[in-house]
Amino acid sequence: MAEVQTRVQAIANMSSIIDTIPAEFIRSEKEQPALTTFTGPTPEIPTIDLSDPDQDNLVRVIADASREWGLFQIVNHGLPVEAIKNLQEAGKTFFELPAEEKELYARPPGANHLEGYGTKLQKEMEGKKTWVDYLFHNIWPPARINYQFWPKNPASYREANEEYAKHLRLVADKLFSYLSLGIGLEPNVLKDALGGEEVEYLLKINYYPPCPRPDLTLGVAPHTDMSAITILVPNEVAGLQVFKDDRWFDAKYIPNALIIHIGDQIQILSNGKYKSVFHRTTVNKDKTRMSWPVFCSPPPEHVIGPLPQLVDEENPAKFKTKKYKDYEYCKLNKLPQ
Ligand SMILES: O=C(O)CCC(=O)C(=O)O
Repeated sequence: MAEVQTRVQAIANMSSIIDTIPAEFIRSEKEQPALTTFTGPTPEIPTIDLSDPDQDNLVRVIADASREWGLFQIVNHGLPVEAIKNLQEAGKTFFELPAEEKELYARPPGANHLEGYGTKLQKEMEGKKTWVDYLFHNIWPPARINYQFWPKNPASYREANEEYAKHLRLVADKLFSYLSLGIGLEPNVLKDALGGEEVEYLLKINYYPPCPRPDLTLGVAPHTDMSAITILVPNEVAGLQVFKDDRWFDAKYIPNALIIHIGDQIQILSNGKYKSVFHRTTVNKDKTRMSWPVFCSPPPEHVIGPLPQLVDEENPAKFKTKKYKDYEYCKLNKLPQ
């Protein structure tokens, strides 16, 4: 079992008493949010109404946002507010349990998967730590679900997650088809290229406790997602930042909106027409931030490369073709692709 005091939640409790944070959480000046967040007039990160009856317009705005930002928020997406609330309530209740109870779900040391509580996902270049605890578990397809990593407390956890997953898949399917149409392909092409009904949905819950020095540290270090797309719902505490035109911009909180990240696999399939978004998170002095990203990814053995339809003499392949599990291995271990 992992040591309880290594969890950021425990470190945050101590830090609030002494009003400072351990040195390993202090980022270099090149990364400190207080020094690197753009404070001028912020360009609006696109917010897209998924119920727009003008499908051509919808395809165009989604494609533009995915080319220019690699990130957008969607409203009127069809995922019931109740399902979002129940997911959030269940996750929050879990993270507020005593440490020993959460540790029952700890990711086994040396596991060859990401699932479990408190996982540190990436090796950090500068050996810095990030101000966040996690819980990861698959939510779809059924054959990939390990209920051992789904909290039994609260009792509503399983039903809330199953209900959320059911609705979320419909949203993901819509997005895959609009993204396909947006680069001149038939609506089914991207989803089929990602493994069709085998596409995997991995939920992560991020728990960012209050931090006495939010100016110096980060919740999640800058990265792109290795997924195809990520569909994220945050709590009401803002903190997501997007890198564009050499600047870090704050994403605003829109109640009940879903935040869509274009991930590496869509960038690869589209041969760079869509951009995988570089992003990070900041933390808050007084409030706990939480977020629920779902990473929608191909199955491990599935081969992903630029779609042949998008490659010719004038547009040579910009990315290698490889199994998703090999891509994931290189990404997690910071090896060249
Ligand atoms: O919390 C967020 O808004 C983003 C989280 C994220 O980027 C991640 O968990 O990979």
